[in-house]
Amino acid sequence: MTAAVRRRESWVTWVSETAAPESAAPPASGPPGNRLLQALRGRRPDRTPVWLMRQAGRYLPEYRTLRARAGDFLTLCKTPELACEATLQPLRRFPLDAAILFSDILTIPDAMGLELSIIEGRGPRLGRVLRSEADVRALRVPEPESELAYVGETLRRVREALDPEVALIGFAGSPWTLACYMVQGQGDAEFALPRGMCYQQPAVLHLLLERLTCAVAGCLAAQAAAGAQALMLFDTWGGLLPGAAYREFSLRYMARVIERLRGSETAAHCPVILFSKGAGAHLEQLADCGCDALSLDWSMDLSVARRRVGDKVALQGNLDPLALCAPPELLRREVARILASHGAGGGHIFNLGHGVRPDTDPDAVAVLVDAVHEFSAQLPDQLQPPA
Ligand code: 1CP
Repeated sequence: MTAAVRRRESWVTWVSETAAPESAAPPASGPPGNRLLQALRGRRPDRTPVWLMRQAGRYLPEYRTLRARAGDFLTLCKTPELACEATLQPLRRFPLDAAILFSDILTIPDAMGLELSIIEGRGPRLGRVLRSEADVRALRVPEPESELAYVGETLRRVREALDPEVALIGFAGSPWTLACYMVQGQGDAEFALPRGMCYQQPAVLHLLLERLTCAVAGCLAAQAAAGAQALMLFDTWGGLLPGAAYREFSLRYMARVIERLRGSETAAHCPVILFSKGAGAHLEQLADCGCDALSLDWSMDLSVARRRVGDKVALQGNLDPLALCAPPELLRREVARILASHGAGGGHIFNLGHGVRPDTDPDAVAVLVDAVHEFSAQLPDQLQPPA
């Protein structure tokens, strides 16, 4: 065992046993600023920034009330006043370092004419699906300023209401993940139809992914223009593809989206966070695809990920969302373990390995956020990430 690992492990024991908030952290030094943006630039702010995927949503009683008031999920997304309120709800409860736009990755296929509906208790359904070259050729790339104007309006409202120290994140699905829904028509554990297309109709799939690359880059650039300070690409279903197909159908198009953003007027300098679930095997290539940060699922230790990518990108993650159902002391210990696994180097954003589950107790989220603050403010500066 190396000295660094020994120091880290003793620190985990120490932080997890230092339970009482009264006995906690020495005062944080320096102006806090926007912690998320600092960490995205590879720095280590006074404490580790924290936000959670799906921090807005069904686990919050106030979200359920708002959704009932809206009548349905899409009306909620498309009414800026309500979407702004849904975005801000978790920030009113928890001292989080970022807000994420309340919307959905499927608003882009909806704007491309595929007629999205979200069925209570069953999830998203598309009224039209893509099966042939003619279907793909008939798709139009949406104009974000008109067909997705509600997204820009929501972002402007949220930015105005937010504390300047809280970052605002915009997002879209990756071309591959959007293609999965547009071919399958709904959520699925296997997505056999789009995966089969890789072998049966690769040219049609590439045509679709090219259109989606334009649509996604255009929508993200518009989100940056409307006030998003960081952009996240959700490649939730990338990990379903075998290695070579992953590079051909998923990674390549995410790199192209980022290249387009870098060439755009509004998002050239906007940091990009990439979440490719189940794609740990491709970490090095992901770190080289032009993104600023990788959001990791729970399957890999942050220390291993950090060793593999060096200091090329920031790392976000990666607590198992199910740890939120643990008793508070165990949850605190898991938080400490994640922080120690990354170590005291810069460029860590605390998050879950996937979204907050609808059956999560909001009090557990409060315990998590407090523990991140408490432990990361104590993280000894001399602690180095593992060699
Ligand atoms: O109220 C409801 O019943 C709707 C549930 C819901 C919510 C709260 C859906 C339907 N979407 C959302 C919001 C959402 N979706 C956000 C903003 C909220 C936040 O993060 O705080 C974001 C970023 C998303 C992104 C999203 N939608 C992804 C990528 C991230 C991930 O979770 O992997 C995916 C795959 C979707 C599709 C989708 N939309 C909704 C559901 C239930 C799903 C998953 C469907 C499936 O099973 O495949």
